[in-house]
Amino acid sequence: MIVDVITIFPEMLEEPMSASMVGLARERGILELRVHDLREFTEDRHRSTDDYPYGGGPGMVMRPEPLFRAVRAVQDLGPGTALVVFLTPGGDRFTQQAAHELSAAERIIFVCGRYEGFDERVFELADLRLSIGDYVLTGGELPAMVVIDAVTRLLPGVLGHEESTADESFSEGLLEYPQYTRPATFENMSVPEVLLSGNHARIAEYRRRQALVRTALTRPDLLDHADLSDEERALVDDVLEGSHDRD
Ligand code: 9WO
Repeated sequence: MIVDVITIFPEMLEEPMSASMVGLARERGILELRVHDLREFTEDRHRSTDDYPYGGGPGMVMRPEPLFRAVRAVQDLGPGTALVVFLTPGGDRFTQQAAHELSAAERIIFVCGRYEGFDERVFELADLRLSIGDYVLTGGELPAMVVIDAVTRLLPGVLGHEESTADESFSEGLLEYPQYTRPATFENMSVPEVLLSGNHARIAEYRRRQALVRTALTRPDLLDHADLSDEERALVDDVLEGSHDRD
């Protein structure tokens, strides 16, 4: 996968996108990341990327010309055609499902905003507008990195245990079950006996049950789309009615 990022702060991506799994994916050639300074696409001597808003109002607005030049130039870099994604609080909510869909793309161009926002006309370039949550940040760079992280870990060969991405939070539409490792007892808190039993069927049942209870307690909205058996639906209903505790 080739990911291009257009930003006025390219330095923001250097360290985070070189560390850990994303860095490893780049070293392995699974991900190619190209970061572009929007100022390289300005033509005035001040290299300005923003201007005052028509109609007045606070702050500055991102000018359309540099953004159009940048997206077109980066698109022309190839190979192939990239999906153009703008990061904005007003975008579609980014979910694990969206991460899986984006992981199938050959190329993605992320456009990061600053100031008070984009000139509305630049959205003519957008295939997708994504929000990582209902809050306003100082820029689109952190959301872009969140999306790149979530997508990259789904690329074949990145995590090394493909099954782990299928078994984790949100992948089956549920929150993740509790995880434990050594020691078996720590400060008088012991690992559930079933996890030490070696009985894989019992362990799988325990984990599914825990995921259902956790989801019912914390994110019942996720259950609207979950594929539950009658018995699992009864368990969830008990939790939602408050007649079932966490364990
Ligand atoms: C700011 C804004 C505020 C209220 C409603 C819609 C809005 N859109 C934007 C916007 O696009 N702002 C630009 C990008 C410029 C200012 C910093 N930007 C930004 C993106 N702040 N927060 C985000 C963001 C992106 C994705 N998910 C959550 C927040």
